[in-house]
Amino acid sequence: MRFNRVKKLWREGKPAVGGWLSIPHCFATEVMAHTGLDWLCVDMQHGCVDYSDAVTMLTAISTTDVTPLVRVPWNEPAMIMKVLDAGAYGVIVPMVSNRAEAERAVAACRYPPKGMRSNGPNRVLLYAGSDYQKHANDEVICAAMVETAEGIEKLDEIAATPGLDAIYIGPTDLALALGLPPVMDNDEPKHIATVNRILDACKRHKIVAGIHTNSAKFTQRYLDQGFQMVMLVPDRNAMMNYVKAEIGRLTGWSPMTPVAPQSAGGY
Ligand code: 3PY
Ligand code: MG
Repeated sequence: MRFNRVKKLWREGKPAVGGWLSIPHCFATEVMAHTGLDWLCVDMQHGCVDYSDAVTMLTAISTTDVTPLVRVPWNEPAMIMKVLDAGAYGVIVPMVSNRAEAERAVAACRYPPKGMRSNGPNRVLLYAGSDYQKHANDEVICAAMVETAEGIEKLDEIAATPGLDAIYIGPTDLALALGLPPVMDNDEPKHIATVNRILDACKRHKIVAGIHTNSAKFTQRYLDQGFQMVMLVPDRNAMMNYVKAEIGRLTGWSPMTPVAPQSAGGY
């Protein structure tokens, strides 16, 4: 089976830095895949991406050794299995709030007897090779997002779920769950304390801790703390922030909209 770069890094105790794809286009994806990141995640929850877009985007990622991941719209086994069949080497499952939900996500990622994944690896056989089913249970990543009030409360039972590879923090939903404004790169003490609690739980249960950011500053902070799955830059922000920064360097001409960085706070 074609190797899973992220799993390999984790086995070596190293971190993996990724990017986020919400623009539903194979060429935009291919450009992101050639930047040096370890993983890319096609966002089917909040990105403008449907299943047929996701297939072309996974194909574009296949031009490199970047690990292709998908954030599914919800914790639904049907979509989890369908994106794995299309070539995702892992899924990020949003809003996982308790042990039963974490078990449901894991079971959808694993062939029997470990789980309930149905056999039908159509595109992934071309990407991974004909021995895919033999190794898929060990190589496919299942990451559960902890970002709800219940998920924070039931953190330990989620982290202890057999077969779960990682907990991935969605900082803005986490902020809402804590009664704070939905800021991504978040310096609120309550937010920092909760992020640290999640990191500690992952370390205790020997699974990977992951988190979403909007900047090299926060990515570096989390890498230094021991997060092994950190999202550095979404495609949308890369495009918008670069163009706005270039516009901001011009003199003697006024842009149509005021120059402000995308997602300084917010999503
Ligand atoms: C969040 O911030 O809640 C996320 O899910 C990031 O994508
Ligand atoms: Mg979220």
